Amino acid sequence: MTVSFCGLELRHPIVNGSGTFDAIAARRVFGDALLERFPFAAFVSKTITPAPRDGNPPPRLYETPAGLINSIGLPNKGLRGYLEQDLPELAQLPVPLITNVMGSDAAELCALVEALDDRAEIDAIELNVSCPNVRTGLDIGADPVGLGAVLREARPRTAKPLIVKLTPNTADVGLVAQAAEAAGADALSLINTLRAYAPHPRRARAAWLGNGTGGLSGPAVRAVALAQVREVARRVSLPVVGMGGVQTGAHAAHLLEAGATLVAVGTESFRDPLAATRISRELDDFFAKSGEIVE
Ligand code: RRO
Repeated sequence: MTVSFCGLELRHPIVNGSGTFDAIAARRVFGDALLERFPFAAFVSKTITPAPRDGNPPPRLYETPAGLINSIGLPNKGLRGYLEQDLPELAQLPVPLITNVMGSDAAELCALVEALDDRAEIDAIELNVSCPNVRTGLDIGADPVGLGAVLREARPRTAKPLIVKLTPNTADVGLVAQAAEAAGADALSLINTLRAYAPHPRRARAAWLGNGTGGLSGPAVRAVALAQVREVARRVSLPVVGMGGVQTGAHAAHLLEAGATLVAVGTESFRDPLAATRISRELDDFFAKSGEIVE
């Protein structure tokens, strides 16, 4: 089941959600076996920022009955650390590389995009305008006018495909998607996590997460993702990377039926690093049996 996406030919439609699979650590653990059986058809890096960041204070994770709240806060080596240390390793992966970036204003975002444009190892750039966990970040993912203005500045800085990762934390995701399309995005990805709060299990009136709030992912958000992907696919003609709570081939098929071209697996990879391999096999089976009732 090969797929064309932004000029890339992918072996199947399953990729990773940014920040949910550490390919460099996995290579250290599994060695070259990881390259021979790489679970994703393209690899999306963790978000990088211009300068290194330590991330949010702990605790950073909270498990809910049907999901995971994270407040990681973008720890990363910064642009220079990424280019010098991570990119040579990520370039060895047997699939196209999508680098995810976030800036705190348009100038930072433009500088990141320009720096990545020079690097042949990178096949596409994903702009994270939707992280729920950093207050100083470019918080324009919910503002169609602001997002359009920033994208118009960033677009001419690269010839590589630009994917814009949208937030679900907005009243009208279709409007934001249309603004991104009009400003020159090549593709859209959604959903990022839903803003969420975890009370401290023992202390009154206290938050569990070090940063107060976080972002919810996992099965709890799957129905939200389906509704938002359907809406965005209806409102724009760009390819969409759909994600949110995918655990099985049937879940991936439902996002494709909603209009996605690719499907990203995120939280499920924390339970099983090879979940994406199983999901793409199940997806083939799902379509092989389509028309039948699958129990
Ligand atoms: O690092 C994070 O806390 C984080 C990011 Br950048 C994001 O885009 N979405 C998320 O749930 N967490």
